[in-house]
Amino acid sequence: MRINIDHISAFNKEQEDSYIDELDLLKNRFSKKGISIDKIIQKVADFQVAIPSWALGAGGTRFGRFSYGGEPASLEQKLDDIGVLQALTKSAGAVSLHIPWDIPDDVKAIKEVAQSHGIAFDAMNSNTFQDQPDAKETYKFGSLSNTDPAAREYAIQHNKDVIKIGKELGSKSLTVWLADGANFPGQNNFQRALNNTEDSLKSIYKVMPEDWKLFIEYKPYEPNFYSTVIQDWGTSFMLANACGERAYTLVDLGHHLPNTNIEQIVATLMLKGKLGGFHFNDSKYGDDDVTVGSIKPYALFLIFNELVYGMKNNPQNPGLSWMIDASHNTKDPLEDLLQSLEAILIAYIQALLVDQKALSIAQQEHDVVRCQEILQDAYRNDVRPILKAAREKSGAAVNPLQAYRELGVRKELIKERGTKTMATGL
Ligand code: AOS
Ligand code: ZN
Ligand code: ZN
Repeated sequence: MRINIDHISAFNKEQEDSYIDELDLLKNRFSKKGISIDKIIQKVADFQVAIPSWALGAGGTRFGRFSYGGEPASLEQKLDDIGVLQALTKSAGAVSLHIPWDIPDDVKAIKEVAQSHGIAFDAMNSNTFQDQPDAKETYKFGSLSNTDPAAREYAIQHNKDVIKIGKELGSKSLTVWLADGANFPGQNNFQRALNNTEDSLKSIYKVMPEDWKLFIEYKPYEPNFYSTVIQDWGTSFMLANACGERAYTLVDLGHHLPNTNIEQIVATLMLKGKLGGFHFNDSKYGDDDVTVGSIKPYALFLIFNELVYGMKNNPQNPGLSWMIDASHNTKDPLEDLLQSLEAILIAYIQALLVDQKALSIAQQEHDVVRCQEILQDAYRNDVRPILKAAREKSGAAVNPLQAYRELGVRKELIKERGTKTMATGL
């Protein structure tokens, strides 16, 4: 299933959408504050979010997995699915691969498929949380932190292999997420585990090409329930500093204990030039990986507010690697990813609408009420007309989800690939 520009323009033409009138209202209202909606439209049109290869099939839970039908069975098909998202939104122009789930048989052919869809290779993800069938060492008691040097070496070598594959594909970064930790008190010597992890990360960092970045992801719990070696941003930040300049912290929204002030973490990391990557999702309880913005949209806006501030004021922080880290059990994964992209861009636009000048003055004057009003004045807008304008500008469908349904994409995929399908990976 390939969506081309004719599909999109035919769809857009049929849309008797009155968004232009609504857009004009927003333009008028915000020009009075010196905020240019046209500039925002351009920023939104440029914003690209990577899609992880493992989010394209039904992920399920340990209690079951329900196929969607038409799921991708190969890396090529995964790229085709992202191609659909990219054609519909023009904001999903990258893929984040996972090794060993996505080892390409033919690098050249895979690069061609990606290129034909306008998809770049974002961060590579290593996997030291599952033992592979032919594994010589086990990760049962840790990978980069393991007390057994052979297991550590095995995990380090895996990361080096991932870098090698990524280099061939044209990726420029490696994301390390470790499941390492302990299920019971006393199981691990915390200091030894942290030291081993630092040493292992340094050996990986050392072989990384000069133009690559290392992203270190943190997570408080799961799969281990008592302790996790890289449990929080502080630990990740410390490890990134120990590795060197091109090592950064990666924030996954689901990897925080309830009510953590994630926007403050974002601000701190950007001030220190150490925020490298971002995994979007939403959650109610833990690492639920549900649709972005479906549970705490205001928190997402506040996070974006810090991201926007950081992108403007922190030249010490590099451009970020954005990714959606979601999993799907009951929805069509592609529809959910479209909803997530929508939520990300909406929060981004709302944050771009914050009157930063007025906010700074109100902060200086300790006018607490006004500070809050300024944020809410940006948040409490229906910004979808701006998003639609950005989409029209970049050649995307003004309403991607509706276009997806009207074009019968899932039906077509089921026809091509069958009903009883299982995507490789998580
Ligand atoms: C795990 O909880 C993390 O969110 C990882 O970023 C990711 O989901 C995993 O590496 C997938 O392979
Ligand atoms: Zn993640
Ligand atoms: Zn996660």
